Amino acid sequence: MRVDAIELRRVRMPLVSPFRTSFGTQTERDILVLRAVTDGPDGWGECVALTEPVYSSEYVAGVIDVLRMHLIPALRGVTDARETADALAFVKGHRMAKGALEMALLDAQLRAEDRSLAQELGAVHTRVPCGVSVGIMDSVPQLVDAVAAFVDAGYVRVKLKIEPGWDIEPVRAVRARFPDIPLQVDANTAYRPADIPHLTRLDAEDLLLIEQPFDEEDLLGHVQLAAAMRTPVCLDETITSAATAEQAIRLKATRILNIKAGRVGGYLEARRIHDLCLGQGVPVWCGGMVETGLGRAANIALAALPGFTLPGDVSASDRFYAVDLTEPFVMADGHLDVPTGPGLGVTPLPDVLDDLTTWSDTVPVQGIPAAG
Ligand code: OSB
Ligand code: MG
Repeated sequence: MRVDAIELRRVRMPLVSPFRTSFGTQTERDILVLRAVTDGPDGWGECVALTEPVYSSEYVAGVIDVLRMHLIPALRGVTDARETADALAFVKGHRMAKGALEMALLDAQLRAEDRSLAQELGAVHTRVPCGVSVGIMDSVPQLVDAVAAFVDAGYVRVKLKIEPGWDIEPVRAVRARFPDIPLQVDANTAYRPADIPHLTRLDAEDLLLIEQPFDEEDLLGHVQLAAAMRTPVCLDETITSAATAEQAIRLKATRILNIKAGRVGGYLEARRIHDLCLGQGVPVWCGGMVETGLGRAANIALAALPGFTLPGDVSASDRFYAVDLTEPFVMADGHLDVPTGPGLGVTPLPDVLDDLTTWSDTVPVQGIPAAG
């Protein structure tokens, strides 16, 4: 495979309802979509970075800059998508940007080989259970109603976003209404280790896990919480690679891992983390970043690997979007089917993509051969 250019598009995706977390309220998603133009089929990638650097240090405008200035030029000479990460390793960090590029190359290559991403990653299931991530609301009754609607729709696991001032009471109310639903919470780094005595009160609510209560660099804080709490601690933001995963597990900072391919530099590194965890008996689940159908397709393929033993933040398109970029993913019996077509198994609907694109640029890879 020869990669000739990468087309970048910013796509504006209105959300069906505001999504509030401890780092802000989103009413729309501003997503960078990549198209790899090759000597064979096109490949599609989606970058999980948010508009602002509030979940991690990456943000859409920064991703565009590092792609144009540093990462896309380094694709010269790359002929196999599996070499992408090595070719980009000279750049520190910027894992979401790297992951998006690898995704686009992998999609192009798998389409050329007529193989699905699920096959490439080693998926063992044909459908995956759907969990839903529920944002912070204005009131507890409003939250309970929102959860009830998701449970009625068939979601098999509920995750509640929490922050100081929105934790014990809303979680208790949801647990009281749904005594048997698999339930977990996500704090997106909103707490400090001084809150450990407060957080241990959540042990009464029979939660599957508590996700990333402290700062992403605070391994020690998570070790202390894990020792103080019965509820398993699960890291999200902290885990940026298989190496950090291995260290966090060994230090007992995390008993369960949230795997997001974009956060760790791509689906191939995500699989390495899965393999490591499977070998050590550490359960993993597939996180989400409010993806379009492109990222959703890839996440479903990843979530079909054998070590993903907990339902992920893998929801139907209509959880976030009235109009998805691809054919929508529709939940049946609380599950989504793993795409079987080549590559991602989905492509953007051309008219929808054009309608929602707010900016685009094409960056050549091969450049102009040097004179002489
Ligand atoms: O921490 O899991 C998170 C959305 C944006 C950024 C971070 C997170 C989330 C979610 C939504 O919780 C997950 C989804 O896509 O369903
Ligand atoms: Mg999270």
